[in-house]
Amino acid sequence: MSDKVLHYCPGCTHGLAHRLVAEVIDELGILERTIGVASVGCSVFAYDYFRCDFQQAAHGRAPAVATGIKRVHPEAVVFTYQGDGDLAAIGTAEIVHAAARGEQITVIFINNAIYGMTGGQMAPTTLVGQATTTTPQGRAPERAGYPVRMSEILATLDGAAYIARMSLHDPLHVGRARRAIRKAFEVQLKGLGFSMVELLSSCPVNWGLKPIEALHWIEQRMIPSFPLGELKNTAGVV
Ligand SMILES: Cc1ncc(C[n+]2csc(CCOP(=O)(O)OP(=O)(O)O)c2C)c(N)n1
Ligand code: SF4
Repeated sequence: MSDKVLHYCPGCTHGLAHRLVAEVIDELGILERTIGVASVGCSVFAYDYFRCDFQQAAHGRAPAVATGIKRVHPEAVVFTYQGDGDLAAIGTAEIVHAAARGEQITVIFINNAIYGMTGGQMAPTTLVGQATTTTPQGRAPERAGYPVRMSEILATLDGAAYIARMSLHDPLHVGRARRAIRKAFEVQLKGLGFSMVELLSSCPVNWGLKPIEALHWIEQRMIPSFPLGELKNTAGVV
């Protein structure tokens, strides 16, 4: 990672997720051939922090941009870094079809159950009952539908080789998240298909919680709706 000070709010786990990805890139010795694709959202400035090449994609289009880069540069290691508003709302079609095509890319999917950058609107991942600026009384399924579990959806697709959901709420789970990120990159390095790691992350500012409370909220509220684990590992990477 670069020395630049992160712009994220105190207690936001975007920075932690960046660090894990950067450590895995270093560990695998692939920095010189890695190309990241940043989405729109709070992580829009991700390219300021990673020392590999980076491309910015319009909202939701990161998997399509990554597809093009990987096909032109098959020797490159290509990953996207996307929030839930980006991946599970505006870019739903792109992510589904990239996985269905079995694109040899790795996706880091930050699920913080809300649109962070634009003021805390309901996202597809917002929990039933969760208050957001567009659901001030709490998300009511009869009006706003139910949370979308992207990892479960993508795991049904034959092109998806590795799909895991991990959490960043405590050191034990951070370690597991790191291992999953490494596996996802290894799947790409071995040319085994599409890989994605979803990371349950905090947004203390838009949740209206202090940083420590936000970590407890991930554990107590998000994990029951978004169960952790490897949803698919056809690549057999251990
Ligand atoms: C096509 C398009 N629609 C909407 C927006 C406005 N917009 C920018 S960032 C953002 C929210 C992103 O939220 P999320 O992906 O959940 O990431 P977070 O900020 O929580 O990290 C939105 C709606 C946009 N820039 N482009
Ligand atoms: S608004 Fe939320 S997701 Fe965005 S930087 Fe702040 S805490 Fe993180």
